[in-house]
Amino acid sequence: MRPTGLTCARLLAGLAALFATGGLGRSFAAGESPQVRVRVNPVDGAEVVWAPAGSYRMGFDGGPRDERPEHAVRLTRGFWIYRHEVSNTRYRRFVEATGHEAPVCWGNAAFAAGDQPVVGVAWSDAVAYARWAGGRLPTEAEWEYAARGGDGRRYPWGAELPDEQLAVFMLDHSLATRPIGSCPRGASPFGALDMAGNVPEWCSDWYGAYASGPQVDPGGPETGTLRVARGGSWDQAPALLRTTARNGFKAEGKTLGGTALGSERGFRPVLPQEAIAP
Ligand SMILES: [Ca+2]
Repeated sequence: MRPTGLTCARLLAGLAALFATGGLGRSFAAGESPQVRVRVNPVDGAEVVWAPAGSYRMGFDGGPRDERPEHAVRLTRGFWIYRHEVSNTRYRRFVEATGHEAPVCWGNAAFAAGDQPVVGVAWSDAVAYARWAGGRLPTEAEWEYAARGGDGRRYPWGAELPDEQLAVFMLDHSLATRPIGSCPRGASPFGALDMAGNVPEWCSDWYGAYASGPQVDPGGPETGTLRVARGGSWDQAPALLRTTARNGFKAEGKTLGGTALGSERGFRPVLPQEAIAP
């Protein structure tokens, strides 16, 4: 991977923001979860966890410009979100069932194992999978809520900086992703894994500036040129794994081994409450 000037600038800005804020907020034990409800999506057999309707503050006033301003968000409907990033094994079932184009990563042995997250998928590929599975991509607001809960966590597990037990990121200079769910201690408050690191995850929103003022079930800008991907990746620094860190990518971009850090997107769908039998 070759860092671009832009990426380096973002990385430095993120690190500066991290240290400029001083206090890191309330401290949580790693993996602490108030309640975790796990079910299985009958369509593809994937585990899903429940994120209840709720309110939180989205964004980070001490972060880069695109994370500002912090604003109140209310999500009026709970949702099921995949516990893991979609794996190659699961994506293969989708390809076999629908005839959908195979992902780029299957041509690269370092990313093609069944339990690794699928990468090298365009935004439209992720949308197609989510629909096939009975759901959709999360909005950016849903994704951030599922990653940090309602109590303002800097990382899914709390305020503690990432280590190899908490997230798959650049610490060990990995040359590829790791199997999904490799870091159970890094679970989000609702039990989702790898919300920080491993692969960035497509969201449904266009990438753009946040609206100011309180929002109810926001879905992002009306239009744009880039789509949001969240969570940072296996080759990125801790600042880019923060729950509020944002990135925008060309929707159809899916070049594996490209020139930008974190350029390989994966995804995890969400399902409506009624998709899972009580
Ligand atoms: Ca991830």
